[in-house]
Amino acid sequence: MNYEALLIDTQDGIATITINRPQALNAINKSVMTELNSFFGNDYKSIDGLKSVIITGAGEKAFVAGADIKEFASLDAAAGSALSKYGQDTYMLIENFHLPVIAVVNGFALGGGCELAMACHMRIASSNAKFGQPEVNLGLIPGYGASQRLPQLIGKSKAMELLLTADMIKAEEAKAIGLINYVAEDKAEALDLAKTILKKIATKGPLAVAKTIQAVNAYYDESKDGYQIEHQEFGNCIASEDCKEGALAFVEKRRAVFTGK
Ligand code: DAK
Repeated sequence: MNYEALLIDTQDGIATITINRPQALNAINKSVMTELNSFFGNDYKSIDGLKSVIITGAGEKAFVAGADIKEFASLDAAAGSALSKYGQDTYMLIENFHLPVIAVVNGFALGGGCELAMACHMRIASSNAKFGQPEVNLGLIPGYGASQRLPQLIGKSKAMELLLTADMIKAEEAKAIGLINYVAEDKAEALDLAKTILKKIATKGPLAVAKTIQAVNAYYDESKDGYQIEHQEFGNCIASEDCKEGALAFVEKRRAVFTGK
């Protein structure tokens, strides 16, 4: 994997993806989006023993300060819509990834950056983080899913307010309204907390983890029947070797050794 805009470091089965454009507050340009798409679409397969992913931004000031404003100024309607669809598809690869993905939000998470954090399965912010959807300031609507995921996460009233006013909110308020899971003191502490959570999840049955993600996501997808997916995947899990091992380990009073089969 030769990436220009992302740094990827894997330790203990956790791949930490750092969006590395600190001179532009890690704004999402074409390279960032293409590389995220490559990683979650295919390249992750080349990492042996991958169990989970963290996404963060380089430096202490910004997670991602939005899409790169300098890149999207002169697009026509068809090109803009196509790029928006590509970004939506990329973020859906993250949302539907079979392994847990946590956003460590280390500063500004604006526009496409807030949308990226929302596409992850959980969000942990440093205390200096700020969240907002400032698209209307630019005469735009969100292009990477905020009109859908923000109401899902925080409810319609507050989502409307944030999307229409472009107001920025601090980490503590983001936690109070359910946009994020935890606030940590700083980036280092947020990364530590994310790794602690991901290491705990790594002790669980991998098939069960993947199917839980799939079933929860189905709740938010009108084209899917979440209850149907739940009972179908419950059946697949209960017939799995992992489930037999989990039950046996309980009886034998030992820790289960899961294989993901
Ligand atoms: N794009 C490009 N460069 C950015 C940037 C961005 N989003 N945000 C910051 N930078 C650059 C600044 O231009 C500056 O570069 P130099 O002037 O030094 O070369 C550098 O990062 C440092 O920024 P500041 O000097 O502004 O830093 P401050 O601490 O003073 O302010 C700030 C921090 C985050 C409040 C400020 O930088 C800011 O307001 N940034 C813009 C936030 C924003 O409006 N982001 C865009 C949100 S809308 C699309 C799909 C989706 C979208 C668009 C198109 N298509 C499919 C086409 C999504 C749009 C959005 O994300």
